[in-house]
Amino acid sequence: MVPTITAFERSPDRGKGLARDMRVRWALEEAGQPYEVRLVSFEAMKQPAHRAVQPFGQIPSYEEGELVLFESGAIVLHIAERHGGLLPGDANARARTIAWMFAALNTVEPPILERALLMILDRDKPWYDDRLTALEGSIRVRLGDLSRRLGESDWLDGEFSAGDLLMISVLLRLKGSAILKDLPNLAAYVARGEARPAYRRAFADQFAVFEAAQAMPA
Ligand code: GTB
Repeated sequence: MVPTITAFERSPDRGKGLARDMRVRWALEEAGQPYEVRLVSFEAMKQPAHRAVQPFGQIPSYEEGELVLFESGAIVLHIAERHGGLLPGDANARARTIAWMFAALNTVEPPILERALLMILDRDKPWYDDRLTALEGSIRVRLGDLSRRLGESDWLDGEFSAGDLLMISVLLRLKGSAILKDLPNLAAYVARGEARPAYRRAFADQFAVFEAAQAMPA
């Protein structure tokens, strides 16, 4: 059964691949699983029909037969459990991979996301500089720990896994920033993820959505 995911009809990131459908597309590409995409407008996302699929009126969602799923981490885990290549066979290695998936979403992503939102929403606030300095300090502490743990390895725990897919998806939001440049092994880790053919296919597909939206009247 070919699953259907949802994505922004017009992504505010202008094709940079930062919205969370990208990590689901990437996982599906790694799995070799064809999929369909239903594009939703900001208005449609908040309507009952979409909320029946995604209770918070957000993207992405995932439908496969009778299965309806939301939360990008849960969707990536579902894909990884059903296809080869994203979760190790050994039970302990599998548990560690799932720990890295949680670490990406619960420990590393929050301050990175908060920094991004601050930079979009609060530049005019008198406390902006102080808050930015504090958040960047928190991110540097987290990423310093991650960088030491990764060391000179290609991936976080053996072969490439869903843990790397989510961690790299989270770090991509810092691409080009001094924070990532100051940690060359993490910058190289992100570049290794981006160089994967599955990532490139996923990126090209989401970019094609952006280009199509540009050609349409607003
Ligand atoms: N925890 C949920 C998950 O992981 O699936 C969070 C889902 C989520 O935040 N979805 C966002 C959304 O639908 C899109 S990805 N927002 C609309 C709304 O809440 O009304 C977050 C996102 C949005 C925009 C950019 N951007 O423009 O760069 C990047 C990422």
